[in-house]
Amino acid sequence: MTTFRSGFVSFVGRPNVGKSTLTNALVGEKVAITSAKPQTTRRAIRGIVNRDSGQLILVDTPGLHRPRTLLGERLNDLVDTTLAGMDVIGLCIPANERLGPGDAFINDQLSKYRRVKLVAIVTKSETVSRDRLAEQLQAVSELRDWVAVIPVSAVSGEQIAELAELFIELLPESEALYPTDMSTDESLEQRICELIREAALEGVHDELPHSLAVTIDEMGEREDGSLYDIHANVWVERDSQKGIIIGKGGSRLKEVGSKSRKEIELLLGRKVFLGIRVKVAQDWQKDPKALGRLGF
Ligand SMILES: Nc1nc2c(ncn2[C@@H]2O[C@H](COP(=O)(O)OP(=O)(O)OP(=O)(O)O)[C@@H](O)[C@H]2O)c(=O)[nH]1
Ligand SMILES: [Mg+2]
Repeated sequence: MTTFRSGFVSFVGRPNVGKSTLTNALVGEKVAITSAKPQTTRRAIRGIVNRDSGQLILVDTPGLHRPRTLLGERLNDLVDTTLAGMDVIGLCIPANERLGPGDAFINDQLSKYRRVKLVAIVTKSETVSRDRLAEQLQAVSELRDWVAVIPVSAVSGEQIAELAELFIELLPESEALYPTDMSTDESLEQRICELIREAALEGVHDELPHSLAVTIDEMGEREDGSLYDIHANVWVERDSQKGIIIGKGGSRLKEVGSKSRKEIELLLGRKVFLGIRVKVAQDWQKDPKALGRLGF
């Protein structure tokens, strides 16, 4: 009989290195939103990977960075509490950027988790030449004595299956910790909010990505059973940002609505009516009360 293993693996790294994209590639389903903007992920999102040999519970975390706001501080604290309970931590470092002080800082932090097995993952491997990849693997190997160093590409799928098997080998023998037909423990409401935030992130710049938050007032099946109704709010921090999100004659908001509605319909497997209102919560990233209301 083969042994079954189950446990927790967390991805850490600087913002934008591909942690959430890798989580989705391993799960085989979009459980975490991704974007080209740094600091897209704001919660520890659990994605569940089920294989014959075991069950991996992946904990995707917000990118680690020097906090500039109360939100930033809370995100770093959240990562810290998350990591202590892991079986394995995967430090993600992109193949296409030289190792920098940000990576070294996070690597140093990992030394305090003495019980946890540490793996280095070189992400976005398809973006560089073989030679450059070998150089990066060498540089990363020198950071510490890793259990393993592995290059992957979530975009081409290279080494994704191998990474899953590697993680499973590092887990304790255990029965599955979650039902084996589950792909995430995020609630439907959370996933819908995130899909709307992902659509809203596209095409906005500067500080606006960080100013966005999404909540839902009401959701449920319409009485005649024809549609699933969702009434959502997109929050910004200032009146001036409201105009940007809404766009000329409401054009941007319309795009955000139709793009996220398509994703939500895929998730729910049915037709959706999506109403979105844009509201201002003055400087919510710095306001403890507002952070609480927005779910942080
Ligand atoms: N070419 C390439 N791009 C990738 C790969 N993985 C992720 N990306 C891109 O990198 C960007 C960041 O990806 P995310 O998965 O959102 O990064 P993250 O580390 O979760 O970022 P935060 O949540 O902000 O910390 C997105 O534009 C992705 O499409 C990859 O394997 N190859
Ligand atoms: Mg992310």
